[in-house]
Amino acid sequence: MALLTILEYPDPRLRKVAVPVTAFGPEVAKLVRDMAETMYAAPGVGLAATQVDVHKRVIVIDISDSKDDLLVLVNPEIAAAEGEAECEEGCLSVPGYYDKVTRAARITVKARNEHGEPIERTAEGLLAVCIQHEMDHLVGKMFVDYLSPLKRARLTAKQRKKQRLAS
Ligand code: K1U
Ligand code: ZN
Repeated sequence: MALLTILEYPDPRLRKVAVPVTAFGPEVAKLVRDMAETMYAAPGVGLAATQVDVHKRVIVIDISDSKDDLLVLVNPEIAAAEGEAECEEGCLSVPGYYDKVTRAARITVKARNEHGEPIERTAEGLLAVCIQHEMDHLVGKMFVDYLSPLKRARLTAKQRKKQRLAS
């Protein structure tokens, strides 16, 4: 297994749109294993392939306390969404920043696992938030896009300064 590098906002590669996985095999299985290891090490509760500069529709999520309930979503699509709920979100690509975002309260997602087998899950609470957050990453959207222009501008400047000082 390997720890992957997580891109940090405002890296333009986070804006790329991921393509669907068309072949299930050892390459997808290794990507999923490496993404899971990277998510657990961060630590985080979700990770989209976009965040590790792989532009394929692959997500890993584990919201369990025991960290032994990995959900793999390949080629996820929202089949149903209802209600609205506000939740505090974080992002491994924006370390240390948390803010409230309003999303659908209850969703049904259809996807495949890493073996290509179909999955359907209905989720609410943190799992619903996390699935929507990760699916946004796959189309180049980030949770900071839901913030006011002023908050986003301040955050962008802070991140740019941090990255300048680190280079
Ligand atoms: O996509 C990501 O960057 C992962 C992100 C997922 C997420 C969390 C909360 C709300 C929406 C989406 C994170 O995992 S941020 C880190 C985090 O929330 C966390 C870290 C350690 C323990 C528990 C949570
Ligand atoms: Zn994120």
